[in-house]
Amino acid sequence: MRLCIGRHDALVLVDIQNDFCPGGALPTQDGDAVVPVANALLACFIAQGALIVATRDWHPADHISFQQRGGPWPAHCVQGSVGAAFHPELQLPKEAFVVSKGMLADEEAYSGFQRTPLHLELQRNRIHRLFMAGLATEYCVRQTALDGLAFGYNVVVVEDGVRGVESQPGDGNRALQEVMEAGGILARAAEVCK
Ligand code: VGL
Ligand code: ZN
Repeated sequence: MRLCIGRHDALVLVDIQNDFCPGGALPTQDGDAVVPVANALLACFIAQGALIVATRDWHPADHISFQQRGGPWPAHCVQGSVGAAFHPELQLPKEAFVVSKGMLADEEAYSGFQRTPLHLELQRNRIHRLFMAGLATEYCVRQTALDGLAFGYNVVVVEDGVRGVESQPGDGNRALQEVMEAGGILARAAEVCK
């Protein structure tokens, strides 16, 4: 497969935030391993003039997904907290388009498209294809990829650049299968950035 990155492509880095990394409130398995992969992708996508997008989970302190409100998750990614910050080693350029999601207290939002300007920004930039990496494979990466496909984008998930929560072992891989069944493709970072 030949993947030539250009200005109709976007790199979408999903939720590479402290709370989803080891030591955070809702860690993925080995989540900080995505950081060097994301940095390599950033370097090559920036060099090719692609759009850079970074989503972040950005919850109010009383978000419905939190256990204190009967939800499934410990409190995580509370707006302005250290846990909600991007991983300190992630080399996001200042031009990156940052998409905050999950900001309504009473609504769960795993997708970077849900109540955000992401689709509009991609359209404004004539983007046709999305390359995704980040956290967590079976929640926000999965839903952002499925929504991207539903909006008509080509979606490539960088499989070595994602990690899952893996509450049930295999959840991450099952989510990747689902994305492929919906029309997404998988690639390794080394194939994308040569
Ligand atoms: C996520 C669980 C809860 C994610 C966000 O970014 O994948 N997972 N909130
Ligand atoms: Zn969340």
